[in-house]
Amino acid sequence: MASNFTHAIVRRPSHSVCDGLTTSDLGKPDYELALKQHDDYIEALKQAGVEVTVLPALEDHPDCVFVEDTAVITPSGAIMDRPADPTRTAEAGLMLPTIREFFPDEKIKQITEPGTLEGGDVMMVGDHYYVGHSKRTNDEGYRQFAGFLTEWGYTSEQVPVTNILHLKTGGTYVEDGHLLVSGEFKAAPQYRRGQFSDVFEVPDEEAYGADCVRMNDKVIMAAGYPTVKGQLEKWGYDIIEVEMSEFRKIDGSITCLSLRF
Ligand code: CIR
Repeated sequence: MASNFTHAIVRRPSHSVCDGLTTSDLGKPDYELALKQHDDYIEALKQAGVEVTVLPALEDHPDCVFVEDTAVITPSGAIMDRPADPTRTAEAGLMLPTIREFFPDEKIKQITEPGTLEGGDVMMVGDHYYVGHSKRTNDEGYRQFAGFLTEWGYTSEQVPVTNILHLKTGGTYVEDGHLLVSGEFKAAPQYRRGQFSDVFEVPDEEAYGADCVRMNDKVIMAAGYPTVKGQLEKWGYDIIEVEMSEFRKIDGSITCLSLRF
């Protein structure tokens, strides 16, 4: 799917972005700077060749900019998530009308209570899906999700997420057999079965850079991670860097800011 994306959906940061959930001590995001970084992100998506649907901010939802956690879009259809944090749960329902503009009802599935699942915990590798078992995605959410995938002919497995927010916070599949991993996932047996031609271990000081977006012939990555950038260049990718400082303050990585299909 990496080479034929046509669309992305994003949502503008709300003023309340300053109150987004966080585990970091990097301070509060600056709203104006977050808007500017979001503009640059949209521009990067366009440069990668997709049409971008830009949804308005939701002031009641400080984390609404992180649309990746509201749905998982597969080549066969969309699965609406059920974000775990009470301040975020409604975001999936608020995304549904937009998903309906692109997918017929029979291609839209729904994670329901007591299941929780957030898109940041889902990493697609061809027809196989790695799903984080995290504070945000529970066993029941995975059970429902895996069932939908099976219906569509895909396989999946869980990967424990212990020290960070989401599975993809700790690494992303760049496609072409290339996997970036950081922190606890360097030792994950799930990633070491020989299914990847090259697994690059991101040094701890650049862990945030392990999350990046492959889109068509571009890789969009956070600015300021030279080792990750060097590896992506070695793999032959054309890179677009986007400053992510304000989203990083509230645990947001670069994939979190869009739904892509
Ligand atoms: C949260 O804690 O839910 C937000 N502050 C960050 C969400 C990041 N989303 C992602 O990694 N997909």
